[in-house]
Amino acid sequence: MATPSKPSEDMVFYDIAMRPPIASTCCAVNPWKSRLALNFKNIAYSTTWVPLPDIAQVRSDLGVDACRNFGDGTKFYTLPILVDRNTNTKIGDSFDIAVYLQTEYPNSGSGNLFPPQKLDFVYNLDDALLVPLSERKGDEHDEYSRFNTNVDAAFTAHLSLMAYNLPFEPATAEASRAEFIRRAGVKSWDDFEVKGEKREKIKESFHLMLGDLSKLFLKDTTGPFILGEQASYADLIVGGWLRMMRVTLPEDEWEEARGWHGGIFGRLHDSLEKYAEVK
Ligand SMILES: N[C@@H](CCC(=O)N[C@@H](CS)C(=O)NCC(=O)O)C(=O)O
Repeated sequence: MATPSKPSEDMVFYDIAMRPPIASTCCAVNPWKSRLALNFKNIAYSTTWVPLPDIAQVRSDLGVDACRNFGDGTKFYTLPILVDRNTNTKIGDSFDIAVYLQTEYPNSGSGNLFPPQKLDFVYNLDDALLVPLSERKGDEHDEYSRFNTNVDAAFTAHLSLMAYNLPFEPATAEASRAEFIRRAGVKSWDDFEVKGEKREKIKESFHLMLGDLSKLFLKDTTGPFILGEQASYADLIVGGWLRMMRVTLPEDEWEEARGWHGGIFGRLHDSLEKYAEVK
């Protein structure tokens, strides 16, 4: 059976609205992974920007069930969602979106999102996470899926360096902050600000974690990606987090982190710029 190499109708991609100008403030990690994957595949799509408090409604209206739960078992409605009108498909998880794009459009854009490779990066997920990460069932692209989980855990454990500066959309900023305050069980938004010695400690741990992750990128030094010159979805997973860092870390800390470990992550971020257009 012939597989289409490129979709003919534009797809619709749902991401979280942030403060204008959106192209320089959008920073939701999982939507970023999908944007990078869509652009990698050279797919034509338009973005629908959803204010954070409206995600549950939009997701329900589309008939896409939640893929995450809060710690108490209630549904956690998230983005991204991708609607592909070419195949009448709706997908509500970034990893599933990448797998779908690869399966449905194998020859499109820059090629294979999932070239075989060993992705041996392990992060011990402690119970400090506010909201449990998604769990994947099934073993398709297992190595990448495990890597995604470990990378998400590793960065999420350091999210306190970034959360305070989230550039919320002005119209819904108060409601969005209130929701984060409720989830964290804190009293005010100021409780999210991490300063002084506590911040330095977390930065140190972040630096160490990134040092561990950087080893993967040192196996092949011919390029900025894990496989050298060939980008894969593993690079896009890390790239999604680098976008979040760029927007939400204080500028001097982002510059500092770009330079850590021989500048590996600064180089990776910049090399993924060709897939980072916000459409
Ligand atoms: N497993 C899902 C997780 C998606 C997810 O956690 N999305 C976050 C943004 S990165 C979200 O929509 N958060 C909404 C909220 O915090 O209310 C995926 O990979 O797509």
